[in-house]
Amino acid sequence: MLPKILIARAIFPEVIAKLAQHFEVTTNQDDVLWSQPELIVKLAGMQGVFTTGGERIDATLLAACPQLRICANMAVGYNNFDLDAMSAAGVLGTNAPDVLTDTTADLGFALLMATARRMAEAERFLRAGLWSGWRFDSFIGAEIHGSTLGILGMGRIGQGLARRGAHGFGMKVIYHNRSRLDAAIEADCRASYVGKEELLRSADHLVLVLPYSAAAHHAIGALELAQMKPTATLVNIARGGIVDDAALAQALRKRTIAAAGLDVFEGEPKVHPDLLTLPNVVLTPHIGSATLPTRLAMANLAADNLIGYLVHKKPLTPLNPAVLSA
Ligand code: 8YV
Repeated sequence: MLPKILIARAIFPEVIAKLAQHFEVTTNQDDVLWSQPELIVKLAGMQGVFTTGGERIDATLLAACPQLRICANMAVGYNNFDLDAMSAAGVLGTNAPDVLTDTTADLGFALLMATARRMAEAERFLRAGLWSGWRFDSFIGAEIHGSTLGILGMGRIGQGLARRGAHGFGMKVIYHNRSRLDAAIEADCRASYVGKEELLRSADHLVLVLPYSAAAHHAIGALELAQMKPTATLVNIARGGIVDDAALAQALRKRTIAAAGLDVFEGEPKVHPDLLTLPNVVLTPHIGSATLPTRLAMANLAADNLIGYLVHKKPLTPLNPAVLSA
């Protein structure tokens, strides 16, 4: 009998077809957003689950699903997993790193540029029929080339942003990270390590790319925003909750920073209502990895992790590999 797996959200048919060669697959092609109790019911008898980042896998779910052996996330971030609880229950977690690095760095840079150059605001103005002609001072934005790019969280995506900024736009790149990078990587990214305060004080454009954890909750709040330049822009492509969105809305309204570009939100898909009313914020609906080749690669990697573990006992990108030897 084939092992049973659940794919928790709608996904590419070709990835379902690949999984169906190895498993009895239950799908959710209607893309119903199940609550955790509903997910638990769906997981009865399943050994694997294909998750997409929004499904909370914690002690409650694991206790209710004792036959579950692997949760494969189609996302590099895995803050939906309680990894300690999964390890304690002997359940493997896998994520989808690397395949989305450049695509997400591209979006981060696009958001930085749209924010600095007020592109969304200018487009809304034009579409509203308000454009009566060129003016010397309309939609004056911030310089990008030659400015200082600050990066908080210097993993693979942060390094991709640094390369784009330094090599493509002649930006001075500074970063802060839990640990300093090797000199060779710093040289390749043309990036200098600074303390968090200096990062906040010196960046013209600050991009957040750190993973979400309890310690990173509101890493950018009122105090941090107050340390930034009044001309600075802030971009969050990491996770909602890293920025205190209410404090950010206030800083944007009072113009203690100039503008923000947000791809992720606290409590998304809800967006803080104040952010929706402000002109100086560019809002995108969590599309960092949204290109066809990248989303396909992410889905295939999640599928290959399920096949790798349940069929060959060799997952590709395990998060808690101690489970393998237990
Ligand atoms: C995913 C992401 O599309 O990989 C991640 O961590 O943030 C995105 O690329 C998203 O998490 C899916 O929920």
